[in-house]
Amino acid sequence: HLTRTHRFRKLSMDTDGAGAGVARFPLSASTSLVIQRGDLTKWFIDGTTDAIVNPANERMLGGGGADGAIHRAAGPDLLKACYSVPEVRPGVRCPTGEARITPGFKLPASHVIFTAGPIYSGNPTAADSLRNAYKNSLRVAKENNIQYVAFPAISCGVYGYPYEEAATVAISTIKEFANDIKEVHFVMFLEEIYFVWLNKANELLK
Ligand code: AR6
Repeated sequence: HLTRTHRFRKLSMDTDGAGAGVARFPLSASTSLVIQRGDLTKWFIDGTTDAIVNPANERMLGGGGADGAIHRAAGPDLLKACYSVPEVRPGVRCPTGEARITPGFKLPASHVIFTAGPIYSGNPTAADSLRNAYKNSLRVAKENNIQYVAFPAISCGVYGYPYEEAATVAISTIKEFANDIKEVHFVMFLEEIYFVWLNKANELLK
């Protein structure tokens, strides 16, 4: 678990991408981007209102990948909360690129922000949709006064988005829209994706 003690220790770790487990990049005087290896279902920032972002789908009723893991860790109340999110059209609660919010239930994080990233293959608007997924997740966080938000690599699993292209969209969008959030975390399950993100952050945030 990420305790406050861990957070302060991490502040002094290097951010040069040379192999440290956690890298911190200041985006402004009041906003940091943090890139780390880990499991979103275990993430929280002690003593704060925080949210993990669930890379879900338009139905918003569970699935595989991180979505499945988040539902298992949150318990059955999360699915009930999903059912209570209104459909915008039959079977669609969260259109691609949009975001919705629920409590975190048994998760360590207090909230879950659901977003549906794009399926990559043959999709000419995939980059716009991925950008919207990050942007709208941050917007929903701000609307709910949430200042600590953790993202996975949206669309980089089941949805097949190439890691390097996804990293460019993710980091440039966070850089543009993370104002009013104290910390945006990327919590990367796969070591390969962690390093792709770290390299991209070093490239785009220097
Ligand atoms: N913590 C952090 N990252 C994780 C975790 C975890 N516990 N588990 C997986 N990942 P995916 P998508 C990483 O497939 O591509 C589902 O069925 C994983 O390694 O979860 O947006 C939904 O219901 C990958 O890098 O999401 C949708 O139908 C990243 O999370 C569909 O998959 C995203 O992989 C969404 O596909």
